[in-house]
Parts: sequence; structure tokens; C-alpha cells
Amino acid sequence: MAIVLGLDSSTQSLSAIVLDTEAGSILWEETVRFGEDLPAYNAPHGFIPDSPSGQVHADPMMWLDALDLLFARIKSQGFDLQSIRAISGAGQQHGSVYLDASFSDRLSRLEPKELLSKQLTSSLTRPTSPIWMDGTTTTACRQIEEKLGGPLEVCRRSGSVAIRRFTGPQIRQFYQQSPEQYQATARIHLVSSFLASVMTGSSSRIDRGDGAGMNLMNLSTGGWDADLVEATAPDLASKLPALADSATVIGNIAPYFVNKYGFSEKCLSVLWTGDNPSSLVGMGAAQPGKVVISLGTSDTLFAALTEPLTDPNGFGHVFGNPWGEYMSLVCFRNGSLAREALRDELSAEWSDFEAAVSRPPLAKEVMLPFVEPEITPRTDGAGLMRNSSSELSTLERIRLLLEGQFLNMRLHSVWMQLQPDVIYVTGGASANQGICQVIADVFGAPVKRLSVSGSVCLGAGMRAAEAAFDESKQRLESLFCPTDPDSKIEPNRSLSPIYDNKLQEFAQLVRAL
Ligand code: XUL
Repeated sequence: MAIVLGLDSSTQSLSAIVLDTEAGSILWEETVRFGEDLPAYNAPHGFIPDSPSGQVHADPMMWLDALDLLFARIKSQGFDLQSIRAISGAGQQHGSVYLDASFSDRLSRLEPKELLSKQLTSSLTRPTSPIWMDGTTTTACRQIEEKLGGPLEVCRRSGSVAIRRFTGPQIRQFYQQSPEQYQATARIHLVSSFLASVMTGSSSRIDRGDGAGMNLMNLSTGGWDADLVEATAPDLASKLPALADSATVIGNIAPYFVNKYGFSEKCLSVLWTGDNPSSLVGMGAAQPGKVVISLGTSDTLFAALTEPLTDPNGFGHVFGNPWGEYMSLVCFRNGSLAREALRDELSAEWSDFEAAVSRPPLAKEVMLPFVEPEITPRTDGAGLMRNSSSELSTLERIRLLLEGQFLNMRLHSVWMQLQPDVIYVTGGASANQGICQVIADVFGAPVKRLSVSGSVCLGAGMRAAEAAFDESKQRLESLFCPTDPDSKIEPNRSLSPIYDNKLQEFAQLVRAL
């Protein structure tokens, strides 16, 4: 039983949670918002906006400044970081950081007087990191698939067809666009393994949960797939960290954090994973049987799997489950992005999203909920209102957007063969009753909210306790993952026939895209 720290480096923020696994309590929570708290990076939503090439990148030094700011804040508010006995974390999936041969050396002699960013920036061979929102690697995807004999072969091996935001195609594009910088790269890290490296003061391995989101790992062997690696870029094998089980203790915390923020030098550092595998643990859903919908910048739907089922349409993915075998996931880029865009366009409030469900659904209207380019299905910013008449009220438009989002989710999760008894929701927008009601109605299943809001961070803390101190998974789940008893939202079953029809109409619209 111990005090552990979980970290979550997501698209828009870095969050921390401190758990006391003996008392079953949360001792501390803190968040650094990249846009507000680190305005010098000019990344209001955590990524560099309006790139002329259409690429979506973020500055990895911003993630490091966020680490420094986070610990400085926690320390200045009086929490004794010395009490923490193990740390793990989760990173937004697929993002990659490109480093030269000096990285390991610089990590081993980090100087507490300077910021991490100042000391590590010269190790970057690529000044910015492509993140999961990037969709510019279509050519690289096609080339990788061609070399492997087609998309289904890439999917059979790696759990996904070649996906534009996945790290392998991103690496190939970098190699093709900047061959010299690629050659100067000695290590390519994921966001998760990069930050784990910094926390530990030595270059980390990549966990299989997050490693599966690269189009480079072979799901059945759990190692790098030599053919995929070769098809991606020359000499790539030497640039990839080794893969390891998520529950690996990689060392002690780096002296930098001991000397600067007062951590104990005995504090253990556990391998980080991706945000979605971490959320699976933090939702208490690492055992098969629960379906989770996470409502964040992107929305995701995921569930634990015992077999690596794959999506024949190529939208869904199979990742590693840090506490089990596999997990299925399907990601929708227009999550909060689209909800926020419509709220702003209509000068509406979140309370209007609550009010929107108080009226009956419009049986004949269906909205494609894509304001930005979407990845499931692939479409380039179809525009929110394309399929609905302009005479709709604010509340009707909001309701149609939400219905469109969750009809899209229902349509694209059929391959997982799930029959949810309950859907667990998490992420910022899950606090909104209206949004949860639409999920319940569209799926025809009750929805429950986890009583703790940040399941990614929580999962990181729980993983730290399990990996470092062999704490029981069941006990950790029963302590930290209870659902909010008042949060069960029943579906209005009388609407099921309407939504079954809307699903058909929605599927037709999607086919016509
Ligand atoms: C999953 C995905 C997103 C990111 C966002 O495949 O791309 O959910 O992990 O953080």
C-alpha cells in the first residue's frame, strides 16, 4: 500500500493525481493547461494552429515545461512530493519525438537549476512532434500497405490498416521529407516513452499498449514486425526503443526531480502507456464486458478484448491492454472540437446541451457531425450542417449534432461485436447530462459515469501501484473506480425504433461521402 502519482500528458493539458492506495483516497490533483498556462507556445489547444502544410504538430518542449510547472505548483502549494513511492503516466497516443544520439547523455546529467526544455531542446532532430490529429500521411500509408501486400495484411499484423496519424506512416513521411534530419535521428519516442525517459533520466522502452498504435508492432508476437519496420523507413529498427510489458519498473526517478522538487530518490518510475490504454485501466474496464466512451478533444469508444478482432472497414484499432490481452478502440476526431464549434457558432452554453434532450428527436433529420476533417469515417471537414435544413432552432441543431456523433459511434463499433449492458462514460463532456442521455438513447443501453473524472490519470496511478508494489488489480478497481451511484442514465426505449431508422439513414450519408 503506497502513495503513487499518475500523470496524463494529453492534447490540451498535463494532469496529475496522487493516490493513497491504503486509504483508497485521492490526495492531490493538479492540471497545467498548455494554452492558458504556457501561452508563449502559441498553442491555444495544445497544438500549433493553422500550419500551411496542413500538418498538426506540437512542441515537445511545451510538454516538458508543463512537467516543470506542474511540479513547481504542487510543491509551492505545500504537498510533500517526497511521500510518493511510484510514478507512471500516459501520453496522447501516436505522437512522436525525434532525438539525436546526445539525448541519453543529456538525460543522465540534467541540472536542477535549468528547465528541462532548455537542457533537452538541442537533442531534437525534428523541432516539433506530429500528433494524433495529423492526417497528412496518406502517401506513406499507401506505400507501406503496398509493400506489405495490402491494407488487410497491415491490419492482420499490427491491429490496424495503415493509419495516417499512426507513428509508422508519420516516420515514413519524415524520412521522405527530411532525409538528413531522419538520418541524424538516433531515437524515436512516443509521447509516453519520451516523458517516461525524462522522468527516469534514461531512454525508456515503449509499452505494448501504446506501441500497438504505431503500425509497427506485431500483435501476435508482441515485438516489432520486421517487415513493417523495413517498409516504413531505412535503419528504423536501430532507432526504435525496445518494447516491454506495461507493468515494467524502468528505474528510479531522475535526480533532477529529487533535487528540484523534493521527490524521494527511492521513488520508482513505471513504464508509461497511451492515454486510451490507461483510461481502460482507470475506468475499471480492463476486464472484458464493459464498454467505455471517452469524451475528450477526440471521442473514443473502447473495450477490453481477449482476441485481437480487427475492423474489416479499417477504421477501428487493436491496442495492448495494460492489464489484460488486447483492447479495441475507435477514435472520432470531431469530439469536443465539433461540440465546441457548434456551441460557439450558435453562441450557446453547455446548459443548452442539457436542455436539447428535453424535446423529442426530429425523426427525419440526420446531421453529419464533422466540422473538421474526420478519421472515422475518413472525410475532409464535411461541415456541420450539411444535411439539415437551416430553419432549425439552436436546441434542435445541438441535439442533431449529438445524435450524429453517437450514431457515428454506433455504426463504427459494430465490428467489435459488443452488446453493452452498461456504457461507462468519462472525459470532460461526460459531466453533461444531455450528452449522456443522447448516448443512452442512441445505443439503447444505460450509461454510468465514473465518480472520478480523469480516468487516464487515475489509470496511470493504478498502474504505478500494481507494477511497483504488486497491488491487487481488483482491489485498486474497487477502491478507485466506483461508478457514481446517482449517475445511471436509463435509455428512453420508446425512441429505439427512431434511432434504428436514423442509423440506416446515417449509414447511407456516410457511404455517400
Ligand atoms: C486514439 C487517438 C486519440 C489520442 C488522443 O487512436 O488518436 O484518442 O490518443 O489523445
